[in-house]
Parts: sequence; C-alpha cells; structure tokens
Amino acid sequence: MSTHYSVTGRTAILRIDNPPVNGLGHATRKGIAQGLRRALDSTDVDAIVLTGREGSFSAGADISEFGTARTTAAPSLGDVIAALEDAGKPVVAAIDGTCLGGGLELALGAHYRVATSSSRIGLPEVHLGLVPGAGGTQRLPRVVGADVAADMISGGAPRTARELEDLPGQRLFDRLVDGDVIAAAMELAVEVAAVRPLPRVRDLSVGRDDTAAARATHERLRRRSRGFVAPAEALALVEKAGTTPFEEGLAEERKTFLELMNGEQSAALRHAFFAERAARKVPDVRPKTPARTVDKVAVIGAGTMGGGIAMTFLGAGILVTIVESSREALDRGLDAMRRNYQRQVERGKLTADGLEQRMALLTPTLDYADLSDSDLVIEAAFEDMDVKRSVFTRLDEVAKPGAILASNTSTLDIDAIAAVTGRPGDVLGMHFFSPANVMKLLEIVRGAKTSDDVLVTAMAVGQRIGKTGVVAGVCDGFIGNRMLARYRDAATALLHAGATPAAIDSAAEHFGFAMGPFRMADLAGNDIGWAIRKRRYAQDPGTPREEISDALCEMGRFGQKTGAGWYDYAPGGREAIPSPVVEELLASFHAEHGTKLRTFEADEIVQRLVFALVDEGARILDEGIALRASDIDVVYIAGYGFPRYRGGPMFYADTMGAAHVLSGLRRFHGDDGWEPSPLLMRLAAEGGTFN
Ligand code: T1G
Repeated sequence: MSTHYSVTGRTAILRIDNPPVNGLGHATRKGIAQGLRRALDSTDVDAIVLTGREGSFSAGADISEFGTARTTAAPSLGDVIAALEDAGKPVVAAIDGTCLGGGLELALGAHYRVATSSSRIGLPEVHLGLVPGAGGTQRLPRVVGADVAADMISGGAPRTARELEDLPGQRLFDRLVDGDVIAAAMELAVEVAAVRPLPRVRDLSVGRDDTAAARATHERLRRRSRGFVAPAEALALVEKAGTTPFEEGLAEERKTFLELMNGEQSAALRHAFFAERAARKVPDVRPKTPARTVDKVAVIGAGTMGGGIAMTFLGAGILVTIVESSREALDRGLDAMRRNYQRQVERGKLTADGLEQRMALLTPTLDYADLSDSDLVIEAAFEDMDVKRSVFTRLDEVAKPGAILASNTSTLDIDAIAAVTGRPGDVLGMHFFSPANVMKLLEIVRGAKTSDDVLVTAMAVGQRIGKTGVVAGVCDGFIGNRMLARYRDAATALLHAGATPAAIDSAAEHFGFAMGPFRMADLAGNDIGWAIRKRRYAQDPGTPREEISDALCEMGRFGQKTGAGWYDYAPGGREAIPSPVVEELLASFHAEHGTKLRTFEADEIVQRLVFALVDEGARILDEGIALRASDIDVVYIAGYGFPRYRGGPMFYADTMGAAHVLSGLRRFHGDDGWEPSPLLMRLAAEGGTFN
C-alpha cells in the first residue's frame, strides 16, 4: 500500500508511503487519487492534509518508470494535481524533507502548504535532461516570482523552505515550522475548513517577472554544457508563464517534457543517475557486510593531493592527522590549505567560522606515531613504488590493528604495496582526482587480498565525503587513467595524421567535453606525460616515440605553467592562443615524414577520440577491472569531463552500435597492428550493447 488514509477529527490525512523516496509511480498516483476521492465523498471530512514520510515528502516522479507505459498511465501526475487543485474541500500539503520535482508540483496543486524550514525544495528535472512535466514551470513562478523560479528550474538546484519563505511576496508557503509539520498542517486545515473559494496557485499572476538574472545564469550554464538543451527549454517555459494563459503554458510544458523525455539526452542522464547508484553495489560482497568505524583519518603527505584529500575529510567534519617528512613541507601544505579555504570564504562558499572549524579538526605532525589511533590512513606520497613501499612498511609498524591502509596511487600496483605489510586484507587503493577537494570521482582499487569489509568501508567513506565511488581492479591506470592513455594516443595519432591541436580541441569541446585533449594537457602540464614517456623509452627503447610531444617538451613548452605549450598564453593568462611555434613544429614533422596538414571532419575527430575510450573500456570489462560498463561511464563523466548528457563512453557506444564502433576503429587504425577486444567483437557480431 503506497498511500495511507486516516481521519483525525474532521480532517483526512493522506500519507504517501512509497520507500525509498516516495517516488510518484503509477500505484502511488492511483493511491493519492483514490484517497482524495474518499475524503471528498465523506460527510465526516471537512479538509485534507497530504503528506509523506518523515524526511521525504516526495522526490518526484518514479524515474525508473520513464520510457514505459506506466509513466503516462492514468491517473497521470498532472491529473492528480488537477484533482487536488479542483477539490471542493481544502487540501493542505505538509512538507518535511525532500520535496523535489513532481513532489513539489504535487504540493503546488494543494491550496495551502506548510513545511519544516529545513525541507529541500526544488525542480531538478534538468539534471535528467527534462523540464518539469506536471505544471512546475507554470505554477512555481506564480508563487516565488519568475526570477527565482527560472534560476531554480534551469539550474536545477534545490533551496531550503526557509530560503524560499524569506522571499518578499512569496506565496509558496503559508506556514513554516521547525517541529511537527503534520500538527501544524492539521491546525491550518481546521482554520480554513470553511474558506471558499479555495486559493489555487494557477489563479495567481506571475510576480517579479524579470528573468534577466536567470538568463545570465543560464548563459553561463550554456557555455559550460554546450549542446545540452533542457536548461534553455526550462527558461523559455518560465518566461511563458508570465506572458500566456495558464492552460496554454501547461500545454506547452507538456509538449516540451514529452519531447525531452523521449530524446537521447534524457535517456543518457537517466542512465548516469542510475549508474552512479549501481556503482555503490559490489555483486560478490555479501549484502549488509558491516563497514568499519572511521572517526579519525590520517593523510601521509601534505602536497597538492594530500592537502586536497585532507580538505575533503575536514569538509565532512572528520578529524584528520596530516603527516609530512619536514617542517617546511608541512608548513607549505598547511599554508596551501588555508589559502584554498580563504578563497572559498572570499567567494562566499565558506564562512570564516567554517574555515576555523575545519582547521581545528586538523592535526599536523612530522611523527608517524601520531597516526597510531587513526581508523583510516591514506598515503599521498610521491608516485614511486620504492617510496610507497617504505611508507607502507612504516604504516604497518605504527597503525593500530584494524586500521585501513589506503594508497592514493594513480597507477601503481596495489598488490605489490600490500605485500610489504603483514595485513594485505586491510590495504586497498583510494584514488582521488586533483583537485581532490573538488573532483567527485574516487576510484576504489580492490587488491587481490583486500577484505570485503575494507572495501565496503571505503565505499561508505567515499559517499560520506561526497565522492562518486567506483570499484576498480588492479592494473596500470585502473579504469580512468588507462582509458585516458588511449584517448591521448588517439589525439596524438590525429596530430601525426595532419590535424591541428585547435581543430581537435574544438571538435572535442563541441561534442561536450569540458576541455579538449591539448588544452587539458597544457592545464595539467606537458612535462608530466613527458617524464612518463622518458621512463618508458629508457625501460623499452622500442617504445614508439611521440615525436611532436617530445619536441614540444624539449622546448620547455610545458603548458600554462610555463606560459606556452600546445598554445601560447598571455602572461598569467589562461586563454589558449594558437601558436606559430607549434605550427612550425607540425610543419617540420610533416616535412620530415612526407605527410601534411589536413582537415578532419569534427565527427571523425570525435569518433577517433571516443571510440578509443570505448575500445579500452571493452578491454577493461573483458579483464574484470571494472564490474560493469556503467561503472566506466561513471568514471569518465565524474573524473574526465565526458559530457554527462551523452551518458558516458560505453552508453554513447550503445547509441552508435558496437558494429559501427568496430568498423570505425578498424578504419582509424589501418594496418598498425591493432586488434579489437573479444567483447567488442562479440557485441558487434550479436548486435549487443555494453550496458
Ligand atoms: N525515481 C526512482 N528512483 C529514485 C528516485 C526517483 N525519482 N530518486 C531516488 N531513487 C532511488 C535511487 O536510485 C536509489 O535506489 C534510492 O532511490 C535512494 O536514492 C513530473 C518528471 C531524493 C536527493 O530528480 O536526487 O519528478 O540504488 O541513493 O542519496 O516534473 O535520490 O537504492 O536501488 O539518491 O538519500 C525528479 C532524484 C524526478 C530526484 C535522495 N526528481 N533523486 O538522495 O538517496 S523527474 C529527482 C535524488 C520528475 C516531474 C518530473 C536523490 C534524493 P537504489 P539515493 P539519497
């Protein structure tokens, strides 16, 4: 039963009860409609309170129903909302916790609304590639003004009930409480039982219809997510609310919603939504395996990564001991952390008190013994196996029994690191991405001997610090960096084949990547890849040379850090300016090889880059390094700037078809000896999909 009906005094209480988030699936919609009908037909009932469970009014439509007949099966959400609005008795919505998407649209159909001040109120549909589909774009502007509604709907960010109630002239809430919201709603229901006509949001006119601010916000959004259509559609509908009759606006919203729901971008974003949640599940670990307690964390190394990792835990209110090998390195790290926090204070993202609270949780030290009571130790020392081995040898000596020992290594062998300790079951990788206090992705690298409860604990800790955790097996580069290497190879091959860095970057960025490969290399520093290549050339002289990249680095053109790389940069500037030096470098390369600059279609550039990701992703799946294709999608969206509204490389491959990907890869590789992975061959032959 997903909706409970009861009567107290002369007020009916309709309580939505559809765990885990009170999704408004077909059965729940029917339950609300039936309960409303019952209350309206009853001579013992004068008013109705509509509510959810504690902490969750409703998170909106049941996304898992989209694409099935249940989404629009009668009664649709719009029908239920209209029934509330046209009810002959007052309906009071009692809101606590999440009131999102269709949940807020449902509440907007009520005649009155009471909420707890901390309730999270929002229309996040754009994050699913949608616009609100049950009146939100037409009703919300009528109660909070078009400017705030436009910002909330095209940006998709929730606000607290307190923030919205503080808006001058708001008509969203009739009462705000910090206690029992149902009791407050019952009280109001009695007060308004005889009020006629009943107030309907649809009868209000839109106040403060200035959407200029939202349009500016949207412009920033548009630049950041090229090609992503939902925010602009949402903004247009909100503006329509102020200029057209309600029914017309509602019809326009419905049309837009259905178009988007049936489109590729929403399918991709719904895939990404569920993929992030699926990644939390590890099939071969017994469900409900208890996690170990983590109240104190130690971080080894206060450099860029160590400092960022420490900040991530401090931001979650967790005690951190940070260990360095010298006083100046420790002070340098602490200064960097404080400067980072100070910037957040200047940007209004952190209060001065918040800064001090975080720093108060931090214990800097040079003495490993100070981490002997830590529950989790994360090593973020120099990326060198000898250094890692020596650190883990020390950790094995000083860390308490049951402490989890994690390495932040981005490529090194977790099993080899675990082997220097007497507790390999307590060792695993926790690979953060720089800047660690910002980037969402956390690769949780499971060693051959990592125990299940250690893995479960790392997953739980990852969620607790707001990271998107994905389990990876042990290999060079785990999931993301291994695929990144192939992506960079494809970009280099394009360069050697005659494309320019600007053409490659432009195609990638129009596809939706946050940054093309060469602008990204200039940002990260070309010297990092150069050092890895030189190590590989020394280890294996037969390693194919990346002549252009090597020549660029031999000129000291390491990117933004040296004011020049694949592009030129004005002093202190970040704008990538095509460089005559690089043009000359390309010209001499082609002259030497008897090749020449040539134009590539943007589609081909994108396919060369993305299919390389897909090819390596298929191998990663074949080898069991990733548990599922959607995990690979999560990694590449959360950690590498793959456009979320394309669903990730493996989802994108599914939309293109495995056979198309295989024939493209064959064409791009020509006779360079490339062989497809068995999985890609199989899917291409069977017409199967990765996800
Ligand atoms: N539909 C179906 N399942 C959902 C769901 C939803 N709306 N929201 C969450 N789940 C599942 C989720 O997959 C997970 O499942 C479990 O619930 C717990 O979620 C007509 C069209 C509410 C803030 O976009 O933002 O209304 O993995 O791990 O961290 O205009 O869930 O356990 O099997 O995220 O506490 C608009 C989406 C829908 C809200 C809770 N609403 N959900 O976060 O739990 S479209 C949304 C969230 C719509 C109308 C339109 C979050 C949360 P499992 P969780 P959480």
